[in-house]
Amino acid sequence: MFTFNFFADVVRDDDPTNNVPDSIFSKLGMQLHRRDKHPIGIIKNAIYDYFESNYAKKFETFEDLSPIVTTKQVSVLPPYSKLASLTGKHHEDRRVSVSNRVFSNFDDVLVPADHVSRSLNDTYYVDSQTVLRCHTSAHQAELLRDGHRRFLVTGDVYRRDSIDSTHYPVFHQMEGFSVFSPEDWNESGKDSTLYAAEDLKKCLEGLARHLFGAVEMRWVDTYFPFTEPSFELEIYFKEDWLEVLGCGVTEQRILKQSGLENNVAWAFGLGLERLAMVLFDIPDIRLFWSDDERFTSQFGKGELGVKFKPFSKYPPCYKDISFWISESFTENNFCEVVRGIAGDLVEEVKLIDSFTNKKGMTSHCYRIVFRSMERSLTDEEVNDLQSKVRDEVQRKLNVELR
Ligand code: FA5
Ligand code: MG
Repeated sequence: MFTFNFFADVVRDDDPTNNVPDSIFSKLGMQLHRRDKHPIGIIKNAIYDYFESNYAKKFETFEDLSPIVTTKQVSVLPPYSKLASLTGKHHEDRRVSVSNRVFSNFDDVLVPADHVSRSLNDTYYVDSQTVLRCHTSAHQAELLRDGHRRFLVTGDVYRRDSIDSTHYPVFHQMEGFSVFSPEDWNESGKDSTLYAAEDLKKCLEGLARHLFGAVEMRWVDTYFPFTEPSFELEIYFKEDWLEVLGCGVTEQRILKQSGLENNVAWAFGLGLERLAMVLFDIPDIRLFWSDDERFTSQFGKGELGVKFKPFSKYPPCYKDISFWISESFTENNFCEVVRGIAGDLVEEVKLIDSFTNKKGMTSHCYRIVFRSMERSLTDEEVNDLQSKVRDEVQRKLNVELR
């Protein structure tokens, strides 16, 4: 496939900031959302259908924007030759409609300079000013500047994150954005923010009903730098509340950047894996990356009524590891080490004990659950993985094994 070779130049950059492992780079360009028979593609198409049939004012769709974006405010950047050439090449290869655009993951959507999401701990950096987008919101400001007013952006996004059945370092989001004019809310007699917030919730509740029929859901107030008020929608799934999207009324400063100070807008970011898990009853997020025919053959283009039939559950294997952490230790770094060694054979990493001794040293004990979705793992194999984890954790994370 073109992907790995194509992006390999980027990975091999000798930039000290680069924290993108090969396992992540190999996912660039896979574009699961553009495969009509893949659950992620099926759910994307179903969402498109909802917007087609419910909105007379059409939403434009973008699904091939480069995932390599800048951290910066685009308007104050000098010509960003490196990235431009990168994205230019990418677009040429993939024949996309949008060329030579530079998207900003943070500044343009008002993410503060000290926000955790900017850290090397949370985000994959290609170099100090270039990241793998951690959300599709990276495209909002630029599309607005280009004159788009109502759009859906679907793409792969990348995050250093914890390991469990609903989190994966590469996943897919769909961003929705809709700008309103005074005539829209004046007619309703409501204040513009309230009007947009109500319209947004109505739109997303309708979408949930379109996808799932009757389903238990709830709104939770939250915070995003780029919206106010902000909400998350949770759906009851497998005896727990699962967060499926974030959304809100767009901060006025973002609209102002595009001369829209007299308008109001809403925006949302859907987690497509999470929605697909609910729709198809898929129990583990790793399955989306499986080539196993027992998984892939269960889904067909446009088929929304399918419930995933697990192909027998293989036994889990639990291994604990304890160490004294150093000041620089973070759980995301630990998870990345485990993932680097075990790949998709790791199902979960969980902190099960933590204490600080009299000398002020802190110990963590993590339980690692190893399980393949495709076969039984042997004892030797798991012991080997665990011993590699022990070596690597010591070598890379500056911790002292207990
Ligand atoms: C965002 O990414 C915001 N950009 C969403 C947004 C857009 C808010 C526009 C307001 C306006 P958040 O970090 O909560 O928000 O992620 C959005 C969704 O992505 C989550 O609700 C979840 O469904 C999904 N998600 C987040 N992290 C992961 C992960 N590691 N694996 C799989 N899905 C994830
Ligand atoms: Mg969230």
